[in-house]
Order: sequence, then C-alpha cells, then structure tokens
Amino acid sequence: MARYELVKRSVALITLTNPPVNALSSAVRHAIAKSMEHALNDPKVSAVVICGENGRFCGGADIREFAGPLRGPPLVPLLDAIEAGEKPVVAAIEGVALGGGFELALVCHYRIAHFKARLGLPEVTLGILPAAGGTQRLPRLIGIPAALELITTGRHISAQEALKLGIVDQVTEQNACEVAVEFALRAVAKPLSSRRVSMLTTPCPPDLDALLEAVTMQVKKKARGVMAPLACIQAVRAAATMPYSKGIKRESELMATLFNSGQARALQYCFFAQRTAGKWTLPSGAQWNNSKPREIRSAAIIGLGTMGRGIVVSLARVGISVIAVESEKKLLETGKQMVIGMLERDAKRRGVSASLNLLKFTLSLQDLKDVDLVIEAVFEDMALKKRVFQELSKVCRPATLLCTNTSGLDVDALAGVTDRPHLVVGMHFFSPAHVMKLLEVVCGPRSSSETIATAMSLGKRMGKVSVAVGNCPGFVGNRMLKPYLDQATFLLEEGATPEQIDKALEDFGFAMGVFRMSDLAGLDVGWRVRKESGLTGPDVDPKNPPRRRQGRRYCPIPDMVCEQGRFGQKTGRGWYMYDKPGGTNAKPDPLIQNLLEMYRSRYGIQPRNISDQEIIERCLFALANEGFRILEDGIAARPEDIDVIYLFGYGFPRHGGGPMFYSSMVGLERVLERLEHYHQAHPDVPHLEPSPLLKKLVACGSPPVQKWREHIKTMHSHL
Ligand code: 3H9
Repeated sequence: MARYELVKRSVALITLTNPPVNALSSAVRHAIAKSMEHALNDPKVSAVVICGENGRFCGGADIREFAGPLRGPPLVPLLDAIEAGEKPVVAAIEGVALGGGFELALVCHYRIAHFKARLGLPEVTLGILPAAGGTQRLPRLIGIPAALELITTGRHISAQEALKLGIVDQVTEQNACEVAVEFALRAVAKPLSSRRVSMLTTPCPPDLDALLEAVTMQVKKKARGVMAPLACIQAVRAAATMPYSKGIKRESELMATLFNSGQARALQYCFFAQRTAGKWTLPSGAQWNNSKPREIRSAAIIGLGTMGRGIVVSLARVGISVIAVESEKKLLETGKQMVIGMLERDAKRRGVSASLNLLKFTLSLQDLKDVDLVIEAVFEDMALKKRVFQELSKVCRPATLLCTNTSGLDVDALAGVTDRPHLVVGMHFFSPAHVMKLLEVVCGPRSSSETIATAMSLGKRMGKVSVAVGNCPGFVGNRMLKPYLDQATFLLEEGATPEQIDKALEDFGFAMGVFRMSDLAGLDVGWRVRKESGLTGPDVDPKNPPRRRQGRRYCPIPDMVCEQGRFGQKTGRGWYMYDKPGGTNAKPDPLIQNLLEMYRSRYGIQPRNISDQEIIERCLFALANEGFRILEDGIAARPEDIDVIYLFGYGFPRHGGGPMFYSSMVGLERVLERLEHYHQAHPDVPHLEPSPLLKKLVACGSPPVQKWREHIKTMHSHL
C-alpha cells in the first residue's frame, strides 16, 4: 500500500500504492506510518519525498471505510508526527491531492505540484469536514477568507491557483517526483520550524466576526438546511481564535457531530450512486465494461428550439462537428444566432476560443448523409417525430445512429419506422441542455449494446451524468413526476396554496418548489399532453364527473390556469405572477387565490389546514412509490439510478440522497404505513397505494438500498 525506496543515496521515496486514487485506507495509513518511522530512524536518510503511484498523489480518506469501525492508525496523530519530524518531507503532487490527501500534503514541509494537478478539500460535499487538521492548517497557511472559501465550498483548485495562494512552493511541468527529490536534497540544510504549518499564527482579519457572519449567511442561502458548511465555519473560527492543540480538538468534536448524521450518509451515498449509475447492464449480459462504444466525430441536430440549441452547444464545446437543421429559414437564422451567442459566452467564461468552425447550419436533411449520429430534437409530437425518422432512414448512411430527444414518447415506436431499429436510442436531455448535467439514455428493446454504449459514452464526453433507463411513457424522471405533481394539485384542492407547498419543498431542500418549477418549465406543455390524452378539452365526455378521469381522481385546476393564458414565467403569469413575461421574481397572485376559493366553493370542498409534514409525505412518498414500481417494471436497474436522475434532473437535495435513499432513511416501514394511511383517505388515487416491492422489502426487514436489487425479479427487465 506504500512503496519505500532510497533514491539519490539519501532521499526516502514513499509512494502510495492504492489504485485507483491512492485513498488513505487503513492499510495505506499503516504503511505510511511504518515508512516514516523507518525514514526518520535511518541515519542514511536525510530527507523524505511522498508521492502517489500512477500520477495521482492521493484522493483522500477511503470513503468506503466510513461505514465501518475505524481500523488502523488514526490520521491526525499520523500526520502530526510527519510534520513534527526532524527531516524535511516534500510532497510531490501529481493528479489530485484531495481531502485527506491535501491534508497529508499540508503536513509535509514543502509542496511541489505538477502543473496539471488539482487540489481541494471536498469533505463538505460528503457531509463532513477536513478533520485531519485541514480546517486548522489551511487558514494558518493562506488566511481566513481564502481558506473559508475553499473549505465551505469544497472547490478544487489548479496548481497555478495553489501557487498564487501560497499552498504550494513550486509548480513544475516536469515529473513532480523527480523535481521533489532534487528539492528535498537542497532543503536538508534549512531549518524546519517555519515550515510546520500548525506552528504558524493564523493571519486574522480585524473584522473576523463580520466575515464569518457574512459567510454563514451566504452558506445558509445557498445550501439551505445543510449542516456541514456551518460546521466548517465553526472549525475555521477555532483556527483563528485558538492555538492548534485546542483547534484540532474542536475540529474533531465538530466532525463527531457530522460523521454519523443522516446528511453525511446521504451525501456519501450520492458520491457512489453517481459513479454506479454509469455502469449499465442488459439482461443479455452486455454491459458497460464489455460493450465498445463507437467513436463520434460528427453529429447532426434536428430542430433548433431551446433543447436543440443546448444540445448543439454541448456537442461543439467538446470538439464534435455539428450540422444543425431547421425547417424554415427564419427559424434557422434565429437558432444560429442564439447558438453562436451561447457558444461565445460559454467560451469566454471558460477562457477558451469558441469552436464556431465546427458548426454548420442547413435547411436540408440531405446534408446529413455522412454524419456519425443524429439527435432529433423537434416538437414533442409522435407523428412529426416518425416522419423525421423515416426521412433520416432514407438519407443517412446505414451505420448512422439515430437518437431522439424525447421526454417521454415511445422510443421503440420510432425505431420501428426506421430501417435500423438496433441503432435507435433515446437521449433525453434536460433543459437547458448545455447546463443541466443529467442525460437519460433510453434503451428500446431493439437498441443494440453498441448503440447504448455509444450514447452513454457520448453523454460522458459532454460532461453529463448519464443513466440508462428502459422505455415506457415518461421513462424514469417524468413518469415519477406525475404522482408528485398530482399530489401537489390535490393538496391545493384540499386547502393549501402554491406558496405553502413550494415553501415546504424548498425548506426540505429542493432547489425549487413544484409550482415554481412548473412555471419555469411552462404550463402549456403538460396541458397539451393532457388534451392529447383526452383528460381535458372538448373531447372529454360531458357526463364525466369533473374531478374524475379514467376512474380515478383528477384535479382540473392546472387546466383552468392554462385556460386563462397563464403559461408560467414566459407569459408573466402562471401559478405566480411575475414583473414581466420572462421575469423570474415569483410573487403570490391574488387571482390564483380567488380561483382556488371559487373552485373549492363550487365543489363544496371545505378547505383545511395542511401541515408541511403532510405536504412532504404525500409528495415525496408518492414519488418514491412510483420509483418502487419503476424498479419492479425493470425500467431502472437500481435505486441508485433513480436517485441520480432526481438529484441531477429535478433538484432533489443531495443531502436527502434522492427519493429512494430518502425513503430508506425515513424507514421503509414508516413510508409504507404513511402510504397506507393516505391511500385509505384517498382511495381514488392509485399512486398512493403502496407498491408490491415496497411491501416486499418491508416484509424482508427493510434491507439497505444497495441490497434492494436482490429482491427485484429481473425476468421482465426493460434494460
Ligand atoms: C476525507 O479525506 C476525510 C479527511 O478529511 C480525513 C478525516 C479524518 N475513497 O471518481 P472516479 C473510487 S474524505 C474511496 O470515477 P475520476 C470511486 O468510487 C475524502 N473510493 O474517478 C471509483 O470507484 P469505482 C475526500 C474512492 O478519475 C474510483 O475510485 N476526498 C475515493 O473521475 C474512481 O473514481 C474526496 O472527496 C475515495 N476517497 O475522479 C475525493 N475516491 O471504480 C473523492 C474515488 O469502483 N474522489 N474513489 O466506481 C473524487 O473526487 C474523484 O474520485 C477523483 C478522481 C477526482 C479523485
């Protein structure tokens, strides 16, 4: 777990060897302790260099070990001993120095970084704090404001920024390890006292309290209800006001409050879930590590609406040539100008040049005959999409992959109109597509493993978190959204207001409440879908009771809002009112209040006080209940995939872990009991009826999320 060798006759070179990121597992800590002891006691050794194998210094503590009891030497005394040693120790940082890895570098007396290295203390993103002295040493080294920013955000910085901040002593374009060895030899004669960061006095700004208060406000606003950043601020305060010996105790106390918290468990679950999600597998045995993706050099996008434009930008900025197609000259010109503007702004922000030379704009599908892949992003209309796919079949060379950016239509029905159903796959982007990280890759029953591998790998190349899902109406994300939205509107009928429901969800941690989110997305989209499915509009049988459709409860309030031309932010009116069309400042609208009151009196509904707890339970348990059904139906392979979709596509708070993990944290038994209770009160709402899988899991003793898969029949998997 660490290699020890003597180089240049007197330098002990300690190489961490724990692939893939040289995490500080108990075995690695043990090996470092032994190697350091050896180096300090060997009279031949005059200096030490610590580096990591395979060009990676260290990715920090081994997060997988957090779930069990602490084994091996604890990190704090180990690091303190390195710093206190009488021989100079140099960190040779290549790749990453993160978390405990960065803390290891901080106890070295000198730090040399390769110019491509990245450093940071991302513990806060895992619900904990840098508890191996990071909160005490970094402020002493670079001052309170800069340390606070890095510790409370978890931001990774480049070697160049680390040099500017005074974190590293030298940045090199050569082999950092070799440079560090030469550096160590020169350091032998120099005194070490000023190089021990824990011995430095923290440079303390005169307005410390005001600064900490301002950062606290910022953090509370940005990460509502999240504990770790607040604990980080307290630890940094200790660095400013206490000697190291006391500050490190405070750091440890704060860590103890966070370490076993539900938030830390959820955030660490998210870390692994995100990495698991890319590992798709099909019942045929084809999976992520045995299916080769095709290389995509050129792509075409059909449709330059909001989605199409975002997809063009996502492709062009990773170096893929894109042909963008529109049906009319005016639409093409508008789309072109917008794409160019977006790419230029994006390039300016990233300090690179805009890749405009990769773009071509055309009105003719004939221009697509040689592209490697097409993504259709036309209006959400099956007949139109089918026409486009038929055309593409005729025009594109037989090997071209045909992808559809639909948010819920049948991908297999589209595959069926082409001459290559095995090369058809869904790529469901989220709006705005160049910003949102999520991509649902929708696998039809005929999509080949190579096609799926290519779509997943293209998503990764575009910087997306890609999740493979099965083909059913709404796939995973939008299928689950329906019961969630339904509960919100039923709660309106029963006495709640949009602001009350949104506040409860935002206090829970959602980026946006359900009504603010709907206003942003546009209310007309769902209205059109409801009209097409015969739930509202002139085709509805007048004998149908107004609050029932297809034998179940139906809330017509969203239709009534749309009938008034209130389509959300874009029209300046929706569930809220806005200063102007396109405005974002949502204010409660008395007209919506009136509409709700009139509606309730018309149907004789006595409004009641609804608690925030009921709002959360009904919305979130209905959401998770559909997630259980999705698992049963084989539309998602694992609960982690569902959670990742909700974290990256629907603003579910990371410290809640996602709807499925949240259910397990609340306790499956409790979720089952509450769903039974609400279903009894609302028997005409099938989404509240507990799913068989939930019942089965409870009957099996509520196993942890990672074990649910063992209880799901995969016979009818759609993946
Ligand atoms: C800490 O240090 C606490 C301290 O303050 C001490 C307190 C006392 N542990 O991301 P990748 C796995 S907290 C265990 O796909 P990349 C990862 O799951 C820690 N496993 O690669 C994956 O496994 P698999 C603070 C880890 O190149 C594989 O390695 N440190 C760890 O895209 C490859 O990972 C952090 O928060 C770990 N620490 O990105 C850094 N790290 O192959 C967390 C990774 O089975 N790590 N794995 O799916 C990262 O941010 C990225 O992994 C990194 C590489 C940037 C390093």
